[in-house]
Amino acid sequence: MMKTVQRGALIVIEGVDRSGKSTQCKKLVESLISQNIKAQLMNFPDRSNLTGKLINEYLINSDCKLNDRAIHLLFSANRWENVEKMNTLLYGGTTLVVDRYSYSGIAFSAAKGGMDMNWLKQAENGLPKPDLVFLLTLNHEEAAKRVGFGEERYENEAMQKKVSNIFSQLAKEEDNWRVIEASDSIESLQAILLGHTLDVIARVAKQELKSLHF
Ligand code: NYM
Ligand code: MG
Repeated sequence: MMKTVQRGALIVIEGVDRSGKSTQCKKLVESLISQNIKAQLMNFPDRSNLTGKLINEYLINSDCKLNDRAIHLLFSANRWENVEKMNTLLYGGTTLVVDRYSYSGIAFSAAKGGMDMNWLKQAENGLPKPDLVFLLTLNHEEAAKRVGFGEERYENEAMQKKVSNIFSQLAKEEDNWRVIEASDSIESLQAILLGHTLDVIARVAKQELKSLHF
């Protein structure tokens, strides 16, 4: 009998800046690999490709002027640039742990105001749909104390509080989100994330990957 390759899971971690996403993503990939599960880290924005270089300039240089809709579409394009790579890895059996995704795109642009929510979501439709989204929640006072906060555009109290509210709203719109309070220790958070992730990897292995459809 022919053995079919089981697909990997698409796992996304979202949250405000300095909520511990990057640390948890890295550890999650390490934990999976140590259990002989193929896993790879991805992060958005992917600052290594062409759109990523523009996005990086916009984030680090406060003098960089770019229309709000234009930068929104660039963040989205930055994900579209990676679709083939994502599909190849997922269908090759690798689980992807993704540090920010479409929901960051929607939440940060929505927090700026002046753009219709449906318009913001439209650019994301058709991208691979995450099997599981973790939302790490952390109050602003805690996040602002962490190293490096405030260095980039958007890293200010007003923006972060709005973004946090929009994430909570998005989390209620679908049933594949797990909201996790992120002030606990790195290890206890990791145990929770790993548990949910292993369940999802087993559950979706034989299911087709869905597409985002807001
Ligand atoms: N960001 C990130 C967006 O505004 N739109 C997006 O689509 C994504 C993926 O970029 N403050 C914002 C959120 C962050 C900033 O991301 C840089 P990171 O993960 O802090 O490098
Ligand atoms: Mg950041």
